[in-house]
Amino acid sequence: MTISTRTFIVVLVLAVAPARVALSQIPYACCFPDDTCQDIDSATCAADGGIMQGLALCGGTEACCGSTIGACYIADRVCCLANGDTPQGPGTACSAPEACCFGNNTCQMLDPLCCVDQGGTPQGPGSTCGGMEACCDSGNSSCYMADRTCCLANGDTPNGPGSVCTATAACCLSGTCEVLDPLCCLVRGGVPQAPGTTCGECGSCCLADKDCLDDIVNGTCAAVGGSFNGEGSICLGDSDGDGIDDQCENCIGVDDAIFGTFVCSETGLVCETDADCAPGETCKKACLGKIPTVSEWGLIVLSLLLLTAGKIYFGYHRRRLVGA
Ligand SMILES: [Ca+2]
Ligand SMILES: [Ca+2]
Repeated sequence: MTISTRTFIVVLVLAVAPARVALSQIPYACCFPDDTCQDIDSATCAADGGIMQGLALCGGTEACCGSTIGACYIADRVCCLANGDTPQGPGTACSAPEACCFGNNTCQMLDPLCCVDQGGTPQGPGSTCGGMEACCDSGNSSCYMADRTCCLANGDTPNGPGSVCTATAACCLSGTCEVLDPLCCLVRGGVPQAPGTTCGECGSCCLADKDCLDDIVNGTCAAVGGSFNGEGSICLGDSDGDGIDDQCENCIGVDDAIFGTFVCSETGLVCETDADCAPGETCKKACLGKIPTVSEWGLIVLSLLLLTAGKIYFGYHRRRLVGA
């Protein structure tokens, strides 16, 4: 080491030493346990129970969001950062917690600033979380679980406390069929079919007891032993007042209890099921109302008698006139 080098080191040490003393005496940010800050020297800071924040100066009081608890508290900006939390900017203040919806449709009551800080969407002052329930998408009618408040915020339809999305099933919607969650089928004004039902033709179905049901898939109608009335068909009402819908009538205009029956398609013999008919035949509904009743037979016989009597009478008189 040369003399000139040693001299330089000595000079450097003599120059830095007073500077280090001076640094410890210059006021810098000191954070206290209550998250307040004072620009003071390190000795005073330590004596007052604070912690120096390096060469920073106090930043001013503002809202600070806790990175772990999502809560909002007031702190000096420097102290907020020292806690590992997120300062919200000059002039910000904490507000009452409100509903905060996240991308996964869960909800937490959070300060609105801290809600945004955590990637959520605050729902406005006074809003509250509603609890998880089934939510029907207004676009494609799919069902997803969401907090009630978040479901509504999405513009979708919540299905009530305790509701859950279930397996999809066929849904009859005014003659058309879509596979939907049963709850979302109802939201659309449709009629959900039994779980697992696949789509087919939607229409009215006459049950064995002749009750008429609207919006039934043909497969379901057949499965319960009903008679499907065709795609888009609807129950028509009971025009003859015999308690049977016009779609399910054997005899429109007269009482089915008296005139309705079933006959084999070929032989015309009365039957109850296809098994009662010959192979290849079906047991189809028929109406015996077209057969004249006893009183109608009486009228026919009387008419024939009158006609015969008239013919005899006029025939006799014509012969007399001819003979005269
Ligand atoms: Ca009727
Ligand atoms: Ca009838």
